Amino acid sequence: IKRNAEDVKTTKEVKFHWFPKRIADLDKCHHLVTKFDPDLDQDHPGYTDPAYRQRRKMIGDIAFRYRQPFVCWRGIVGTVQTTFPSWKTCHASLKVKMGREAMKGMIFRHRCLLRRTGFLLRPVAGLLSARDFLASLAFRVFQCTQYIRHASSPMHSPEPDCVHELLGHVPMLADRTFAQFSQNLGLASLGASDEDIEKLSTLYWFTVEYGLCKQNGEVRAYGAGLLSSYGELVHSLSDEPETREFEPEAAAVQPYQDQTYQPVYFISESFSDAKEKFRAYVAGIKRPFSVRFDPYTSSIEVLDNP
Ligand code: HBI
Ligand code: FE
Repeated sequence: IKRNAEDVKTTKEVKFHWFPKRIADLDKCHHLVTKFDPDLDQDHPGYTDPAYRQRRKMIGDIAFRYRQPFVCWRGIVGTVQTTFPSWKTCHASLKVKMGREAMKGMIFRHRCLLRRTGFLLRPVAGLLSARDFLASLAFRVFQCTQYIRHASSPMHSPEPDCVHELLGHVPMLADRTFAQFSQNLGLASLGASDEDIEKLSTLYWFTVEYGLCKQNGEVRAYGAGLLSSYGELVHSLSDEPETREFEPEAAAVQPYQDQTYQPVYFISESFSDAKEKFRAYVAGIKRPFSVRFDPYTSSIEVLDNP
C-alpha cells in the first residue's frame, strides 16, 4: 500500500510527522524559511542590488530544480575520482559552470568529504525549515547553499552562504565522529514533535553554529557561524558576551539571536565533550517508534518498538 505524507501511522495508531525514508525523498525536504531572503528582507545587504538578486535567483533556481540522482552520487563521484586523478580535470569534464570559484572549492571539498565520511553536499536555495534541514543529516546529506554573500558585507551574512558552508561546516563534517554525531542528530529528528525539533535546532545553534570549547586551557571557537563571520568571532572571544558552561538541557531552551551577535555563548570542556553531551541528550528524545539507517540502500527502516 502506498502511504502518503499525512497518514503515516505505526501499528499502535500513533500519528507522527511525515519524514523522508529514502534519500530521494529529500527532494520533498525543500521548505525554505523566507526570513533572510534578499528579495523579501529589507535589511538584507543585497536588497537594493538588482544584479545581486538576479544572480541569486539564477543560483536558487538551479537548487530548486535539483533532484537526487537515481544512481547514487557516492558511486559516481568515486568513479570520477579514480578515472580523473586531478580534480581540475574532473571539474572541467563535468562542465560545472556556475559560481566558478565557489564550485571549485565545493567539488574539491565535496570529494574530500566523501572520502573521509561519506557526507554528500546537496544544493539548496537558502535557509531551510529546521525539520527539513535536520532530516537530511539522517542520510549523511548536508544541504549546502551555493551563492555568496553580498560584497558590501564581506564579514557577515544574515543567511548561510557558501563561505559559511565551506569554511564553517564542511571541515567539521570531514571529522568522522562529528559526521556520525550529525547523522544521529538527523535520525533523532525524524518524525519528532515540533517541540523537540525546536529544542534540537536551538542546541544546534549553540554548538554547531556558535559553540566555544576549551583546548589546552584556552577558549576557542568551533561553531561554523563564528568561523565564517570575523566580526562575531572576535566578539565571541572578547569579554563582552556572557559565557556559560555547556549543558544541553539549558542550551536547548535558551533564546538566541539571529539578527546580530549572540549575547550568550556556551563553552564546553572540549570539542569531544560537546559532541558527547549533545549525543546523550539526543539519545534521550522519546518517540513511539525507532529508526535505523541502512547504508547499503541509503534508506530508513522504521521499527514500531522504540
Ligand atoms: N538551512 N540551508 C540551511 N542551512 C543551515 O545551516 C540551516 C538551515 N535551516 C535550519 C538550520 N540550519 C538550523 O538553524 C537548525 O535549525 C538546524
Ligand atoms: Fe550553518
